[in-house]
Amino acid sequence: MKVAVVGATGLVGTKMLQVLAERNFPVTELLPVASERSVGKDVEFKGKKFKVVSMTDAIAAKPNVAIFSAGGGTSTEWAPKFAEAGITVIDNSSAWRMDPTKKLVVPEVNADVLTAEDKIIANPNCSTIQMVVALQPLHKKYQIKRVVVSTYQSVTGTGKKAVDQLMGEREKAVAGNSDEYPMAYKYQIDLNVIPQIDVFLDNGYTKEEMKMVKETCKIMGDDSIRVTATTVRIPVMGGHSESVNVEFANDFDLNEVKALLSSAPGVIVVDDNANQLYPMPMDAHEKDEVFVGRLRRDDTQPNTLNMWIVSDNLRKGAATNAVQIAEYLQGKGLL
Ligand code: A2P
Ligand code: 11C
Repeated sequence: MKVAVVGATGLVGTKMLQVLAERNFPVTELLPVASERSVGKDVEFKGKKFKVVSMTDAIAAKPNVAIFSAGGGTSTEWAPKFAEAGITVIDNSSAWRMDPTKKLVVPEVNADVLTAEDKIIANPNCSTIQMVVALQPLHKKYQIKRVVVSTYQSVTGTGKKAVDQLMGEREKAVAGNSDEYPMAYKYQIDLNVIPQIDVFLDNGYTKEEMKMVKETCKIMGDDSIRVTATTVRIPVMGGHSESVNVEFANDFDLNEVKALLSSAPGVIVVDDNANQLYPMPMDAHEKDEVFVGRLRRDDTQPNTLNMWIVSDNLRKGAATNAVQIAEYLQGKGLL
């Protein structure tokens, strides 16, 4: 497979290259792509150096698949040009997710919607991906009515500038070092919690919150699932965490819930109160799975479960999910 990675010099793009190598995706030719200012620079893949090429040169090289993580504007402008050239695009931006003509895919949940005709395939938002991986097996069995989710999201979701802000603030606090560092957020993030991810919309929710609401229904193929979200940035690096309260139409048995989740694809249950074992971003870091724990019945109303879901947002939340889509397409001969 000839593979283009668009945004190959960025935080997610770099992770894409790492995941493609680790999972041994059959790359016969790699085309790293970035903005004009990076053309000619080297990026590493499987211990070898590859030169960054321009968008136009990448299209001319006709890769089988192009995995995009270069922002919504770049995807809006360039994904159709790749698609017109017959190249399948897997796009990590929010540009195409809610377009009714495009599929929004989490392979564990809805890979079967994909066909050879899908030339632009959308990769969901990180906080949505990890939630639906854990919800899908429970929805199939008990039918979800309503989800109340609060997130605790890693600064890596914002990008390198936010990581630099957190580290800069920490150095300043510890060593009194007052060197300049960038501000990705309006406020200090170290020793703080910011209850705003992305911009505010007219309804009082943020864009990130509404992504969780809308994308969940589209991926799970069920508009009757009601989702309400509060998304929060915390000074953490390894992954996103979520406190999720789920109301089902049907009653459940807690042991059966644990068994269903334990055998669900891509899920690892870490739920052992006696030994104080539960999922944490530090442990999820650099892993491809979604970790679920703190499973308990919500006794305040019928058929309701509380759970805690953690995953590495740059991996399952972005790069791994995109590569899994490519693996599915390649495995089914759809590329
Ligand atoms: P570059 O490094 O040349 O700016 P991040 O999300 O970590 O900021 O990374 C964004 C990625 O998207 C980078 O690889 C960046 O390349 C790339 N990029 C940004 N704008 C464009 C563009 N107009 N065309 C192609 N790639 C772009
Ligand atoms: C965050 N979820 O953690 C965001 C990053 O729609 O792909 C990913 C935004 C997106 O800030």
